[in-house]
Amino acid sequence: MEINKKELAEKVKAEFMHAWNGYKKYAFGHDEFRPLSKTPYDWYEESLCITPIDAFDTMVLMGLTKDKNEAKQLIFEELSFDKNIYVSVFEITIRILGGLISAYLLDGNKKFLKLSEDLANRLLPAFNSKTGMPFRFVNLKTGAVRGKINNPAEIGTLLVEFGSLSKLTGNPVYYDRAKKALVELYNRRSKIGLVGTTINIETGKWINKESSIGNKIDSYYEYLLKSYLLFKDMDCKKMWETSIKSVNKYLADSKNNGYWYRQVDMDTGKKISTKFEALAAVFPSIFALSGDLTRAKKLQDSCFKMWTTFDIEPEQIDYKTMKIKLAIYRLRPENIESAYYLYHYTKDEKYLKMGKIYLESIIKYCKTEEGYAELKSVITKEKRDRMSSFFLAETLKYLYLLFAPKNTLNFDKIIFNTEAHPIQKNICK
Ligand code: DMJ
Repeated sequence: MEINKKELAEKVKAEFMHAWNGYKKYAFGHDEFRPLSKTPYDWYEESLCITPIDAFDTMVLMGLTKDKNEAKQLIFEELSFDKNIYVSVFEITIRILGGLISAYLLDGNKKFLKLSEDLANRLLPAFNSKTGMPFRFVNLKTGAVRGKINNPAEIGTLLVEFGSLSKLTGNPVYYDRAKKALVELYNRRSKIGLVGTTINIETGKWINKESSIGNKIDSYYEYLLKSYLLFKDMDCKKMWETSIKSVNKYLADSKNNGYWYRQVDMDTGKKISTKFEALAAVFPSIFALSGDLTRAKKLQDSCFKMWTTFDIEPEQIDYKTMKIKLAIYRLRPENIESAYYLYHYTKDEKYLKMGKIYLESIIKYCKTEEGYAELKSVITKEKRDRMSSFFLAETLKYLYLLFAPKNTLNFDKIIFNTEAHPIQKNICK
């Protein structure tokens, strides 16, 4: 397979423009663009401009100055957080707070920082629980909260954004609240060092004790490592090292057909199932970032198999039988993200080839007349009327960076938040 990096980078950029133009034409100012019905979609009663904020730094990195400026104007003119809506603390943090902070760092306009501060102040009441772990939803206007049953990913994927805001504003409250939440969660790990899937943040009691590296848990581990690397926070280093040791001991599963991670009971380590999720494909990138390249490479080979067995990646498989458990493809980035990290660390052309295969299948099966659509099923390839903002924030960004010239972004000087928003390490001197 021939790899022409320059051509591929240009191709990704053109596909980004295809998706962004669809958004601009049919959904400008709204949260998302629905690519089949060609209609706008808002997550809540009012728009929070999720797609333009999430996509902003991708446009900066791709050098799309005109579109970047249009998005910026829209954000400054339209965006207000003074809205009587209950929002997801996790989603709004990783997409909007992370997006605004990275926009500020790349663009320099202080209005981005002001918006970040305003948003974070409105999210802070979420941490007013008995344990300090956040409620799932908070009302941006009133500070009222909802959702005491939360999960490790939504509790533990806040410190990169909140911590960065503390570094940028000099106000420690953001760092302190998000870190307390992380520590409180970590402190409730089981005797064998694992966390479960859901927990009551008022009582601190686990509700569902299934442990995995997938849905509802994945980015908790990611942020233990990234918070250590970004802030040089030694508590996070210790929490990361202790946690990942248990994960590798109890969840890793070497089979004839590859290296996988299973589901176990958090107290006993007893096997529950052999499901592997598209979300767990972020782990090769996490292992690579932590210095464990051997494990990263092995797991990425399995993730590649998960994608190529079905021509495009299903949401869940049973790796024991290699049968699909959940057939949707949500335009997710994780498998691509890991190929990008592995290429960065190894310079092995194999990862460029992987990226090319991923790109070609996304174009082949998900491209629509004026955007990109999720798949209802990777078997029938029937499309679904949704183009999540992370397709522009992450999937296309990682594809672009995989092929783009080296000077597009200095990888070693940044940490990507879980939504692919790069945060410069030097804000944390
Ligand atoms: C994104 O919002 C983030 O990457 C998150 O950590 C997981 N889900 C989506 C992408 O799949």
